[in-house]
Amino acid sequence: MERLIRNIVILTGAGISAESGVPTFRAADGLWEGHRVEDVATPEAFARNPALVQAFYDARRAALETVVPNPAHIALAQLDQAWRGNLLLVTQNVDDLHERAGSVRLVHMHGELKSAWCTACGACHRWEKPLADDPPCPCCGRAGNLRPDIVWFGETPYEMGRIEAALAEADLFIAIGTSGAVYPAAGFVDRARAARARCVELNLEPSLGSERFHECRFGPASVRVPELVDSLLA
Ligand code: BV8
Repeated sequence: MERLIRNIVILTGAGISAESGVPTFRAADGLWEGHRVEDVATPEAFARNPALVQAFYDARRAALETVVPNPAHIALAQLDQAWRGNLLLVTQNVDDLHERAGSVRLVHMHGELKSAWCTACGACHRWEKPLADDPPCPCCGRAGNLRPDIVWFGETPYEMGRIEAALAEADLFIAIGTSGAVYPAAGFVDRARAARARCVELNLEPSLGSERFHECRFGPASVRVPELVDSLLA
């Protein structure tokens, strides 16, 4: 007997933005100007070479102006608007394509390119410009303390309490476009299974976590996501 679906948790990764032209992390190259992401996206790398890390994020922030949401982002926004039950979209992505598509019940667990964090006063600011030139913090006025508001390796993801509470109540857990390489996100499927949720993976190809899902649908997100949303809203 199909379990009634009321509460949905969705996890997205770089694969959902690939067809918008945002490079994924572990594609063939998976490198940025010869650097592995794991080597640039860390507090140690930032302390060692702030100019390199700021340039890495300034380039990715600027590139957001050249990309637009694809049918997968748009379908998830339609689901957010139409779904009467609980729904939480947790993204590992730091791009702004989900919100530009219209998703509202959204958590950026790894931060956002369009946010800057002042390590002097703690304030976070919507940010569209470069940070490499050490601009002053709009709040405390001090310069040289603004860093990308990004969760680096070794740092604690945002809103874990809210995410874990949603997973504990989930009837349906959907992972989209993620390789299952990074924790704690890669462990969400285990939490969903413990809550007896149905777990579905939509990915271009098998991921590191595919065996832990009840169902896997392979193919491009721009095709698989609208398909699934249509069936949920039918
Ligand atoms: C933490 C921001 C404690 C930066 C990111 C040893 C074992 C286990 C864990 C660890 C370990 N050693 C260290 C750890 C912890 C570490 C970790 O997991 N390391 C890995 C490398 C082993 N994790 C952390 O440090 C995290 N913090 O653990 O704190 C804690 C824990 C719990 C509670 C409190 C505290 C912080 C990790 C966050 C790092 N920051 N992003 C930035 O963006 O620059 S991670 C970054 O990489 C992304 O955010 C994302 O999470 C990850 C990339 O993964 P994906 O999104 O999946 O992308 P990927 O390219 O890998 O895959 C794309 C997929 O899409 C592919 O499968 C592909 O087939 C598919 N695809 C491609 N095209 C399409 C498609 N699918 C559909 N359609 C298409 N068209």
